[in-house]
Amino acid sequence: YRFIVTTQLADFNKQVHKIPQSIHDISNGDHILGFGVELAEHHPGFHDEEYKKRRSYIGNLAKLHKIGEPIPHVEYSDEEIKIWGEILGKLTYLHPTHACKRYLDTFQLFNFVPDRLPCLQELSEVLMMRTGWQIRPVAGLLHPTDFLNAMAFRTFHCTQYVRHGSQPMYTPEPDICHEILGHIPLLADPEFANLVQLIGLASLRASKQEMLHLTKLYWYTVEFGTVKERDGVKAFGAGLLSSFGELQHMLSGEDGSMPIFEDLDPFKKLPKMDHKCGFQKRYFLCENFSDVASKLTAYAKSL
Ligand code: TIH
Ligand code: FE2
Repeated sequence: YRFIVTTQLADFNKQVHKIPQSIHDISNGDHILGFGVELAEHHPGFHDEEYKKRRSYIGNLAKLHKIGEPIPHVEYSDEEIKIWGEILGKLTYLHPTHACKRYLDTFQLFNFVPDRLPCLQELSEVLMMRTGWQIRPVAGLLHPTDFLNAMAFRTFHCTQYVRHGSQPMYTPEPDICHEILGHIPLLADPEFANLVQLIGLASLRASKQEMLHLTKLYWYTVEFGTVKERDGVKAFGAGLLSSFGELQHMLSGEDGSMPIFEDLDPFKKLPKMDHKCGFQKRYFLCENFSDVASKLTAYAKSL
């Protein structure tokens, strides 16, 4: 898996990076990293041929999508809807004590129910009305340059396939449950939506090294950020909010390894990202969204 990602990155970096002028200059299908059709050995669907076929079918639909057209509709199976319902049920039990207030507020807007997996098109329309963001479907983990650049144009790439049913409480790659329950609610919050765009704007002209740093900043805020609230540490990162297992780990270290919390300083070297070894060992703790935004702005200005 490491080898595949490294060679794919090397190929991509050889090409001259042209600064995109609009979302039309960014491809959603040319640079998908890792977890290809064959998946990786530690992926829970690695031995499941049916699962891989289904995941590729849904991924290929995404590749056909053109900006401005409605997102292709996926008819989810009863089994996929059951996985969604189970995740939703478990998370709604944990969110009141583990999720930040702003997430709990925006979550209310969507009326998610266990027996219907929402379609990305209707969610994209809600975001467009609230904050001017749109969703674009994608076949898998997109190269960070394309992924971050698209955020400059208020576009969030979302996978459409459902995680493997054997491990619903944690998946090593994004899936539609992660996108919907992790990212979508907070993208309807104007202050948060602007903060995400900030990272995207900073990425447009970033050097290779700055791009890696911005990817880490994205990772430790939008994916795994935590915030201080009156009654303790709460999650705002989507990787936390969509994973029952990781949310529990964040507060109780129930798997036997208590995580570390650190203040976020965008000017300091950030730890390597780990897509592979399960839960994060370290989370960055922020005061509030405006604090994150001003820190990111200061860093972006220095580029
Ligand atoms: N681990 C998350 C989940 O189980 O929902 C998904 C991911 C977040 C970030 C990378 S993969
Ligand atoms: Fe994500």
